[in-house]
Amino acid sequence: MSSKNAYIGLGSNLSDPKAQVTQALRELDLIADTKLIKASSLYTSKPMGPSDQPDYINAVAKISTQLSAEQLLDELQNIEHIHQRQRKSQRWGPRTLDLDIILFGDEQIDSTRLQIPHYGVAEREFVLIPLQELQADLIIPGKGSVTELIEKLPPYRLDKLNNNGKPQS
Ligand code: ROI
Repeated sequence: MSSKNAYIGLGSNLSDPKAQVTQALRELDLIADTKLIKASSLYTSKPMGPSDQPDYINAVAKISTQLSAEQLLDELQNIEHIHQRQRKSQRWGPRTLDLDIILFGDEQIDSTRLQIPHYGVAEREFVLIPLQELQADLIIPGKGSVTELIEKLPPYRLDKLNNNGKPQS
């Protein structure tokens, strides 16, 4: 069976976000026919969307998988469910765990369930900066290189966490 590399964005801002993301990284490695290759550092980031919600913990994981993008999405939604993600009515509101497929091999997918590359990747520093940490020369199909996209971002509102879990300063 052929394997593809995929990049998964992880985000949480409820119920011990650092533990949610750390645990989810382990769970990615437990998905059938899927291996965690590398995880970025954890980052704290200011919320994109309504500002009356806690800061987020974000990371990006590089995985290798034999699943299709749809099968992988099913598995990610299952993990979100285990983390008791509640889908609230508020758009861009707080969440216990969000797992997004950012890239899936070099595939471009536009279906009812999936948009790959992820539609928001070019504007999201909390995705681009961890992606750059994992692979500096990455190209996002249809959007450009991660480095170029980062140069176009407004000033960052995120910090890398140290091993002690505190923002670096
Ligand atoms: N904002 C930040 N900083 N990090 C996220 O993961 C995140 N996820 C979201 C919205 C609500 C858009 N804002 C976010 O889904």
